[in-house]
Amino acid sequence: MNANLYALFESRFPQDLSACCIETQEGLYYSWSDVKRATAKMAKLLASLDLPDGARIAVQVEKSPEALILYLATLQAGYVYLPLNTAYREAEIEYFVGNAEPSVVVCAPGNFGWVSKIAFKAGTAHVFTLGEQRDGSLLERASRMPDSFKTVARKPDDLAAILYTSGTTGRSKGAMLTHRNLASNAEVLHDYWRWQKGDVLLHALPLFHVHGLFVASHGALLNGSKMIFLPKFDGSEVMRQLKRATVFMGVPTYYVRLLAEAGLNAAACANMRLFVSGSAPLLTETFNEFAKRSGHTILERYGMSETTMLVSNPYAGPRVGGTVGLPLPGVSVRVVKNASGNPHASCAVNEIGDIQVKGPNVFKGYWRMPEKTAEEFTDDGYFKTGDVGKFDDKSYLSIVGRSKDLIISGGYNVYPKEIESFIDEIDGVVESAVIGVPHPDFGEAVTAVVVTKPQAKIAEADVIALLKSKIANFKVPKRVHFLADLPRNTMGKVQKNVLREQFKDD
Ligand code: MCA
Ligand code: AMP
Repeated sequence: MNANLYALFESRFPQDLSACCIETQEGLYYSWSDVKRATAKMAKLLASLDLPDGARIAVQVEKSPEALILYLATLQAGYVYLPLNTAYREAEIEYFVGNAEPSVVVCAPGNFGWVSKIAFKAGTAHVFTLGEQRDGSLLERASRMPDSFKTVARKPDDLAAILYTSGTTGRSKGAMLTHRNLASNAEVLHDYWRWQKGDVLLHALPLFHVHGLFVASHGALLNGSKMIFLPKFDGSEVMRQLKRATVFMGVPTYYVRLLAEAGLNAAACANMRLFVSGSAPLLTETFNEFAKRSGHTILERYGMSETTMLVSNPYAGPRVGGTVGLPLPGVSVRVVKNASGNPHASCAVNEIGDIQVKGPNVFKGYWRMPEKTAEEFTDDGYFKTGDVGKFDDKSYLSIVGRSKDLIISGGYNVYPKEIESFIDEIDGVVESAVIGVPHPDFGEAVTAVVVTKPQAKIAEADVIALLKSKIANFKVPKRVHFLADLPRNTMGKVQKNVLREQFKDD
């Protein structure tokens, strides 16, 4: 049997292919037949390029139905999809393209100049453009292709996608996800969240991360459900569309922003069946307030790029605020003592330890980093998530912290080490420490603490402006503080907890 994920999706397309698959904010209507034919045309174009087996197709484009179709076409043609955040700047793209060595790069028309320079330098053979308004060279070329294509056979362990997740050392690692990883998780979530006939997904997430690309889209694709595609999250637009949707997924910031909408009440959410939150901790006060206002209990779940979804609050059983729920069927989750000599010793109920996982959804390894991959797995095959948590007496998991130095801001991950290395390069800077502090909108905000040389005249605005020219905007510290020295423990390690406490209200 063909394990290609696209074949699974296609087997679940509705019988009536003239039904709506994607509707855009401007009211454009893509039937299942439109999506199928456009996917085939793009797959045919990719196949005509004579790419090597396992070729990576790197994509940095704004959200549009065509961007999703490009993902589906990459699957159908049997290649490996590599989505990139549209906020990434030259230095970031240069690293990803250099590391992944994609055969094809697709970028926004306005970025063709600098992206193609990077891509051709890295040996990429083809650079196409794809705009938000059905424009760009990719569609021009695809339009001339036939509109049927035989899905390429793939084995369960073949790669379907690579998702870069920033590394603790500052170097991003490409998580290699297979057709089996994605298909198993999509099917489990489809059943667990009880996708049903008539469901309509209001899709407001970006398409370059696990949450929007896999968790949300896969659910709708497997269910043959219509997606209302918003180009980005916009509270008032979501409110306007809620009456026409039944399922919504978002990061906690989306829920914080929806609570700021005066119209959020039970009547506005009367058509809704399910609100899902993930990617970052959902504050209990947001969970409670949302229930009070909307009449809906948000279903919180937990996952990673390396594993897709791991744990979820139940659909029918109690959804408990402050927890991420129960391990998904087929996924084995354990909390182990981090300080003990035996790394597999499980913690008792309510005892805090390291979260480790195993299952068909767990990735194949980091792209071209076998040592790093080996380090992140235990000798009995569990993946070390880097998250710290505890199980309660009803087996609900709570995440209480992270052993990895990671900040999650508005659902985007920021690794302090990467930002510190850019700040440390600034003339006159001695050293820096980047921390996350509580933020009412983004959950956590990136803050930098910088030590400068005595004569150096560097202001907060200089550091921010310089970083904005080099790295994705969401990684740029919202505040920069200056200290004469960074606090250190007796081992010489910077005490970030002290800094977090000192600057939590600034
Ligand atoms: C935008 N800005 C941010 C963020 N987003 N700053 C910090 N954190 C952010 N997340 C900054 C911009 O740089 C800009 O700064 C200013 O805010 C306004 O930008 P704009 O684009 O207008 O912001 P926005 O449209 O309001 O975006 C905020 C957002 C967006 C809607 C919360 O960040 C978002 O959609 N986040 C979702 C991320 C996501 O999909 N995560 C899933 C990862 P300036 O004004 O200075 O230029 S998947 C995952 O984690 C796992 C596996 C899982 O479990 O799902
Ligand atoms: P990513 O690098 O995008 O794969 O982010 C994965 C990380 O996001 C996890 O290791 C967790 O630290 C965090 N995460 C995802 N979902 C949740 C959640 N519901 N609650 C707390 N943290 C979460």
